[in-house]
Amino acid sequence: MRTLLIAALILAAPLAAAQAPASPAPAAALPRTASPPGAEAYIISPRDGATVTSPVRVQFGLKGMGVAPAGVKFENTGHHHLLIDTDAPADPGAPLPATDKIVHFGKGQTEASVPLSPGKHTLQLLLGDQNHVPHNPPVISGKITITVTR
Ligand SMILES: [Cu+2]
Repeated sequence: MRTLLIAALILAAPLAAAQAPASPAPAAALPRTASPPGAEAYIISPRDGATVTSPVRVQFGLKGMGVAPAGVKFENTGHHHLLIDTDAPADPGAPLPATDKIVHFGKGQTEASVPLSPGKHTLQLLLGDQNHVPHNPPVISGKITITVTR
């Protein structure tokens, strides 16, 4: 009995540690969270058009809302997602997947050090609620283009 319980805990641990759902629940099961009027996400740095070196320090800006870790339900909050060389997913009602182009900051981070290959890259911020679903309306920054020299 004891062995079984320990085995179950070991199996469950990696799931609990994950920042994003490995297999998101159906979108219909997750109501979208309203964002307050005037809420705005923006990239503080780097500036649009900047030439930088990797890893790139990206600072996340947010007006009219607060940052909370994923899984925490608190009004007018969310956590940042960095879209790298990609557009926001077409379905705004579904949890954002975790990929190398959609990076979750589920601990409530407000900046990141992002390794990028040399060349041009686009960056955009998209806030998600406690279930990684974009708010309604979405709180999304303008998309910036940067050049990484090395
Ligand atoms: Cu997320």
